[in-house]
Amino acid sequence: MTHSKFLWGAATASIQIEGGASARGLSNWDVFCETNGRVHAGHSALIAADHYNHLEEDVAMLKEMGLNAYRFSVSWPRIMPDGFGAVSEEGLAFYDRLINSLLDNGIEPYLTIFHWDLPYSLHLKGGWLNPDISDYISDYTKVLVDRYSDRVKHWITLNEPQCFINLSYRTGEHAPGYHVSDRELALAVHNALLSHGKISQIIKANAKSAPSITYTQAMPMSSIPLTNTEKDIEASRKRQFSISSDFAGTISVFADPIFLGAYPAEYLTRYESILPKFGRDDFNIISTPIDYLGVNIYMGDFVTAGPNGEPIVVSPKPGHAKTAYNWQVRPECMYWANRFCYERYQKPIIITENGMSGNDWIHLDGKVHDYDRIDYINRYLLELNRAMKDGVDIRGYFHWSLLDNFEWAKGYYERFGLVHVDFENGNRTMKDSAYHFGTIAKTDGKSIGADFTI
Ligand code: GBH
Repeated sequence: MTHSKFLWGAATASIQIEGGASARGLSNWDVFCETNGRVHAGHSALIAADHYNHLEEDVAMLKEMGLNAYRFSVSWPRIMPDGFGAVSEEGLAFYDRLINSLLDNGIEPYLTIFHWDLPYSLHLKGGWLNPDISDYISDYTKVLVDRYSDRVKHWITLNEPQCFINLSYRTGEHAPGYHVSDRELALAVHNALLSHGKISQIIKANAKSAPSITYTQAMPMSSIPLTNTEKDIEASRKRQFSISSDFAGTISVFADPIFLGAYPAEYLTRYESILPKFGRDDFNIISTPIDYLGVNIYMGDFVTAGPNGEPIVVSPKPGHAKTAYNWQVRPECMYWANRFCYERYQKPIIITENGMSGNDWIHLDGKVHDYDRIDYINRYLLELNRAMKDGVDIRGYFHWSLLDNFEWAKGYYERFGLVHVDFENGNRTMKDSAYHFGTIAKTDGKSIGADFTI
């Protein structure tokens, strides 16, 4: 299924916004939150933005902004409280309500199957280290497709395996907070890729009408040429897809098998001695044809060519612009990361996330004047539009995020929303940026001097 119009959306993920924890099973993140010192100030995701009890209000705000798409994820422990076996009708009914309400308001649902909240019972079985995970996630996906594919056409398989593998099993910043060996990490990478492939096949075989399938990845080592010279561009391209010692935090290890049918040669030779045994059909499954590359992009590094053309990262100038999270404001990454990915993978791209955390609060006049976010959106979208004009096939942009939410290990310390949430009482206040972004969406970018007509 293709789009006739550029997608203007906002994105969220289940455990970051839902709450409603008593109506779902335990997740790996619930237990991580209970672990001393892991999540900022011991925050939990039990209530979060209480979307469970504000669903209609949240959809009404999407509508008010004039957005035509909404990306959300399904909570696996809400559908299958034990991770496998019994299915919760209450859980299924919750997403029926959401999907129906979106469709009633003319908003296209983009459903992410896995955005990091793993059933705790499956964590106990080894989580992503267990090769059976690709069968567990297949069973779960089949339940979703059987129930929702009469209404949901657009499926996103996995969100950022770089994070739920690398940050979860190597650096330990994310649940379950492990530091495994490279051998186990490579196994987890392969299990995630097989999961993507198997669930893509499940969607294709069972969807009630022609589905679109997107794989969404993070953009680690996103590289921006310091100058417009061919050698800086080449050095940036090289770094963007290179394999660092931190191989699970790269683009190519995850995206090459899906879109090119094989691991990068550099990975196979460098890690030969520790790689898992691949099944005969693994790469056929992993490279099952899908429709879009989903790009989550926030920042990038300036890169120049060294004497032998090797990439050298140039540190930021004193006083460089940064968000509340201290992430650098680097709109040019929107141009270069997409251009490089399109060159290499030749797949239409959907920006499945981009946004910033701000020091946002409700001002005396009752409004949230988040001018930084407005400027950020303008700058990143202008760069995105520049990539489109240079021939990169971009189909849509989802802002991260609709709501202030549970920002993983940072708890509620960071505010990424277009909408301010008071976590004491669940009150919502649309920020100035929400109205601004809505105007951009309604005018296909003309309000900021761009043109996103496709
Ligand atoms: C996204 O993560 C998440 O999808 C979303 O849930 C989250 O709330 C949002 O962004 C804001 O943080 O690949 O191992 O080298 C994106 C943020 C991008 C931060 C990749 C870490 C490098 C880690 N991440 N980045 S790695």
